[in-house]
Amino acid sequence: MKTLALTAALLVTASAAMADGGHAHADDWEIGRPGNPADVTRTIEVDMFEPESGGMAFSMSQIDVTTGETIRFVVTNKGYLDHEMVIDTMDGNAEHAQVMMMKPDMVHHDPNAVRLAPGETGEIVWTFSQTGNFEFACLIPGHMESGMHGPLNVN
Ligand SMILES: [Cu+2]
Repeated sequence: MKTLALTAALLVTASAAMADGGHAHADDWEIGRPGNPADVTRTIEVDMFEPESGGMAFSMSQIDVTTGETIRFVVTNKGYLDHEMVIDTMDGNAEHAQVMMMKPDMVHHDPNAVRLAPGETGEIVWTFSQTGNFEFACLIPGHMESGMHGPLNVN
């Protein structure tokens, strides 16, 4: 009896996850996949800037999302320098940052990143299909070290 109830609960959970498009696909990245704007469940606004106290920053120190959510990140560069927001695994960001040390002006059109000149606003739409501890960061050389990174937790 208990086993049956548990199975039923799992089935309900699985179909709920499928209904909102949150189930993992075979070709998903570790952090999920590019989201369909029609599936957006929540908008998160993020500013990037250079605080008067020094360094560089995102307007939030941490981002928490729930598995299955499709988030529209509306990112605005309120600073005086170019900035970008990249969401990935910590290893992925570290590798990417190394490549950018050699090619600081590298322009990428990765769906998990947006690079903005001062005053610009851009978007990342992303479906978080799998739980994990990830990271948002600006990978322009020197910027992560100046404070532009934080944990992105998918619970
Ligand atoms: Cu930056």
